[in-house]
Amino acid sequence: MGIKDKKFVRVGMIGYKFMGKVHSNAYSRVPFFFDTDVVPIMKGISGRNEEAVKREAEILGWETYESDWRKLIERDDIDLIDIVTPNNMHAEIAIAAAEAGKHIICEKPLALTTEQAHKMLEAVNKAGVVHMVCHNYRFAPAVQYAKKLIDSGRLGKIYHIRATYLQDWIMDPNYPLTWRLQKEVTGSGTLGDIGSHIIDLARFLVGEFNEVVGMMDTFIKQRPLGEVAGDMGTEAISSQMGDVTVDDASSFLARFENGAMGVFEATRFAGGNRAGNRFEINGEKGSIRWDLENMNNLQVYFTDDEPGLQGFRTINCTGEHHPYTSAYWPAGHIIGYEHTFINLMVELMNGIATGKSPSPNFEDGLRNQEVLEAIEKSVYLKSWVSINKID
Ligand code: SOE
Repeated sequence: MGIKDKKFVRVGMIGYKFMGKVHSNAYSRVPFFFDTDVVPIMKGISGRNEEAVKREAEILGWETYESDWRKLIERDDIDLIDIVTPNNMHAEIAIAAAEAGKHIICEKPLALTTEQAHKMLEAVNKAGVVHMVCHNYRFAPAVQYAKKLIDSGRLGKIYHIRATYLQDWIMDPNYPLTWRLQKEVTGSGTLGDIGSHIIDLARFLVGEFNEVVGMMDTFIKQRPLGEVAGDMGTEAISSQMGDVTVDDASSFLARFENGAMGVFEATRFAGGNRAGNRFEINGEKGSIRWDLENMNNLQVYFTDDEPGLQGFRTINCTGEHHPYTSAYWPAGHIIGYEHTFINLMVELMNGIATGKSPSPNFEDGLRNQEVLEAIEKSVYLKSWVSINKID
């Protein structure tokens, strides 16, 4: 498509740290690699600290900046609001953006509670805007290919999913009490932050959750107070201590509506694991395995393989037969973490072109939140809890 036939969507991003950087890169790369009908323009960002937001606008490539997010939402030259703030800001910003008629993309988890997530979904539906929640791992080509295999029946009936998201970045007891460790700002700890990703992958690949039972713990109960420069920085600036009010580790079992069984673990105390986002799915005709730290590969096993050759084999999902990858490099020339966000933004641009919210959208965010809430309830009750679906 020629440039003169393209439509432009002017983006206003609220927040600019780790996720802000990843999203900025994605917007700038979409037109470089993909011929979408709608093209993002990096119009403006906002952040409370004027000096810092000005500097980041320059570094990340945004045209303008604001020190009040409301101003960004009010502006006529903004069509899409991107929310990359701490979780306690998501609902207020998303509802205000929807009321102002802006399309919205929001970082995960969508909200602090199902009640908030439900209000956000109502607001976007009422406004008729396009919405999306940022579960980026769905957009790894190998994960998309796994979805194709499952949907085409290649694995047959699904029996099991076992999935982990293992990290170790807060194992040092001197790591400060950042926002991700405070319930009122983040909602929950490992559960919402990284458990929500594996819940999303399970919903994407296996189907809807039916019931769950969980276990959670907080190993380090107090940490030094103080802000740190980066989102996941390690510098404590105070010797005073504060309470950690979220989980350091969560595990849960699940039963899916289609009868599949799930075993899940999300922790920030799995020493040596930096981003151990992995799953294995076993079906009646085969199995698949994926590991973020080797994200271009999908391991597959089929029961109808020649008996002497049976076993897992590794497929490098970078060729013309694999989703998204032909837009990048020739087969075998691997892509990385940041490309999952570029692929996600391509879907958002296509969604804005057609007026249809791509998945995962706010409805997926709400479904995810229902699972998170059921797990927390089951930990409290020490029993299985059915997912309470809100319509
Ligand atoms: C921190 O645990 C974090 O940055 C999460 O917030 C992201 O969602 C995850 O993808 C990587 O780790």
